[in-house]
Amino acid sequence: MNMNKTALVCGAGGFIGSHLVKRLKSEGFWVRGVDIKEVEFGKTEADDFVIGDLRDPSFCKKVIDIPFDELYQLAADMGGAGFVFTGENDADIMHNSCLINLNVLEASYFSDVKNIFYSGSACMYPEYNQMDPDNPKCSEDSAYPAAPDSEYGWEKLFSERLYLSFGRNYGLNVHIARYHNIFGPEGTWKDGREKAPAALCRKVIMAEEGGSIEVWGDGKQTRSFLYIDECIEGTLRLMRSNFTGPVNIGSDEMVTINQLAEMIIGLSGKNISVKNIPGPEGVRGRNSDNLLINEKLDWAPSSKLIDGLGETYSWIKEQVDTKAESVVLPDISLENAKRLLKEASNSDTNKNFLAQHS
Ligand code: GKE
Repeated sequence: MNMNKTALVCGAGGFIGSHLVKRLKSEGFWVRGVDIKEVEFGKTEADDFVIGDLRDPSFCKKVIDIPFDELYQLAADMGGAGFVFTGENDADIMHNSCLINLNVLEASYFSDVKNIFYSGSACMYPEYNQMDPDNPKCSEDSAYPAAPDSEYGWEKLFSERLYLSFGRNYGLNVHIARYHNIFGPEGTWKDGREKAPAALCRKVIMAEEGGSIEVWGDGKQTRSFLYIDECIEGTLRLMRSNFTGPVNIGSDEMVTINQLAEMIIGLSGKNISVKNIPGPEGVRGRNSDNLLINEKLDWAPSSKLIDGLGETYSWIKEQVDTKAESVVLPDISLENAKRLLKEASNSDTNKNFLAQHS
């Protein structure tokens, strides 16, 4: 047991963060979680859960106030293809996630945090290596010349370089992963930020027997999906190794999106057809290259996609059957902040405050 060890999980209200908190608690850590929202599904197991905005440097310094043994930085403005590839959220994605990473690093430096984990993404790989759906190239050394296909990917690339710089110049002990599409129970499944496994489970569950589901693109685009338990395992192994990375944490079981849909339809036992329709698609092909993780950590994910899909399908079915409402995510866009500020400046409380303090 690690009763004396402390961990901070930034983004502890999110999907990966809440699973990570559970795992750290099971190992005996004292855990502080921080997020702009409560845990979406269920309750946090963190000893201390602080709600606040990591884009605010003073808040960041308040929650990173001791030399944590392990700090996991998972907080980001993120989502699936429907959120990151439409172009509509680009400014918020870059602005919000950059600020969080800048603040977390500075506060970690001042508090002498011992080990920092940064969750990067496979979205930083160049588009030109991911044009052929049967042969995408995502080895860690293929990152340059940089050409991610989304602003989300550019931010992830910038931030991993930021972490590397703090490691080089200020001696921070950083560990950087490039996650490949993590899925599983308690992940977002219907708020517009959901990724393909959850979205397709939901569509299949809600489809009538003999009906069809809509799948974006021609369905021939490829991906690999990593089950949450293996993501957590890889994250802890990297954090506790002497390897900085960046390293892929992903599955190398590549499937087409229509194959993914067929697997989920198979789990349902329903007779459903697939209707491919235009939608945000992202790269044509992506698969995790696991040579480096095998070499450096002597481990790589090995679970079968179908097993994780089974767990995820059952959990989403339970949500649909019980008509569970997912928590409404706070609107953290700059546009909303501007509106709130305008409202506040016109309010009586605000006028009184200004009158008293002028
Ligand atoms: N989300 C979603 N919903 N995707 C669908 C749907 C649907 O109903 N139907 C088909 N797709 C297709 C998308 O068009 C895309 O080509 C593919 O499934 C995978 O979409 P995704 O799971 O939303 O996300 P991506 O793999 O394209 O990108 C994600 O990559 C991760 C890293 O590998 C990103 O959104 C990031 O969340 C993440 O960093």
